[in-house]
Amino acid sequence: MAEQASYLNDKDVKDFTKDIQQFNLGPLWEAIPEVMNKNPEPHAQAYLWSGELMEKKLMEAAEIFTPERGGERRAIYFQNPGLTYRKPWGQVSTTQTLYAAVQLLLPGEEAPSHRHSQSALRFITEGEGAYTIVQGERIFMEEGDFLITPKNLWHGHGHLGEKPMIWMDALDIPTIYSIGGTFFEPYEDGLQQPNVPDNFSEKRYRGGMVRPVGDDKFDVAPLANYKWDRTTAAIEGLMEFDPDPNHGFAIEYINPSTGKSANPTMGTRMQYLPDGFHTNALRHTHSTIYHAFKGSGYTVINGVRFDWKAGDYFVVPNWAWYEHKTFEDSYLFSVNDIPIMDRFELEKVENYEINHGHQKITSEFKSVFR
Ligand code: GTQ
Ligand code: FE2
Repeated sequence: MAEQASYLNDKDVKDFTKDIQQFNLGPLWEAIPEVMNKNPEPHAQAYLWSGELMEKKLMEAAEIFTPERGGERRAIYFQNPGLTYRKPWGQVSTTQTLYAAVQLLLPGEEAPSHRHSQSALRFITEGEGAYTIVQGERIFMEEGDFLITPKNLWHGHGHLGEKPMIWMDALDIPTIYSIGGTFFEPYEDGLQQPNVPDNFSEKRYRGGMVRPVGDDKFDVAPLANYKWDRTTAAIEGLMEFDPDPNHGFAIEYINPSTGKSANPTMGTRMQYLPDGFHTNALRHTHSTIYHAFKGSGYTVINGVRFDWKAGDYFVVPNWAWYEHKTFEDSYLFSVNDIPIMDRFELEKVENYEINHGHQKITSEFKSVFR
């Protein structure tokens, strides 16, 4: 924040500043150091939630939020501790633009269909046999799959398998909320029934780099499920060559019909970092939510070391220096707001030039949950 000018403490200035507020007018001389920073100063903080915490709280939630009680889907979101102005739950924000949660569906349960103006995505962390039904297409989900639910399409979930099913949700809820663009509508009779074959889009787009003839005019992403085996096959191709020094072996999930991000407002990546890999630090305008899908390591964010292992979730806020180091072969799934920053032409990236691209570790993150 900029230095406050000394005249701001003069009595006549203070009196005037106070005077105008009764007319719902604001003093720019007070506000400018707060709202027009030299560089992004996000209110979102770097933070980490462990897989054990999420598993424990979801299982407790399963006891409390039973199907007999009806009600909302069983999702617990990551509330960034820097974004709590709205009481009592906070901004429903994991970063300033993005929301992420973990959702649990038990065998036999259903989450009723609805549609909304927020775009959604899911990354499957545990289980099999559950499906999401998007606009009449049942899409069966397996570990490592990445799915999209484009905005304004009917969607609900069902579970035909034997074991609990857990996945990560991410939506652009805070962005849509802050621009006043929220629409939501429940489906009139519970869970929508299928009207096309199961896994229809995944089968039609099995080619990966090709699309079915006739699919050249798509408003929404035509592929609903990006299967884990295809993701790893893509990464294996990259592994024959040198890794990216900032990202390791990393791919972006794209809309195969347009080449743009799979969701119009959220970017998504999977990155493979072999045992001992240490990325060079960088910072950028966009923010990122990570899920450690496999492996273990740590991420240094503005000098603070965040140790992670498979199952954990963590946030890298806007403009924070960050680098990853692994202890095992690791896969990190991540969601970012690059498409939003790009829309405003605000995306900037800087490399950490000193000390061979590595920050000095000044402290370690300590979880409140042990
Ligand atoms: O599963 O459709 O975590 O609508 C938040 C809002 C999940 C969903 C969330 C949603 C959903
Ligand atoms: Fe939804």
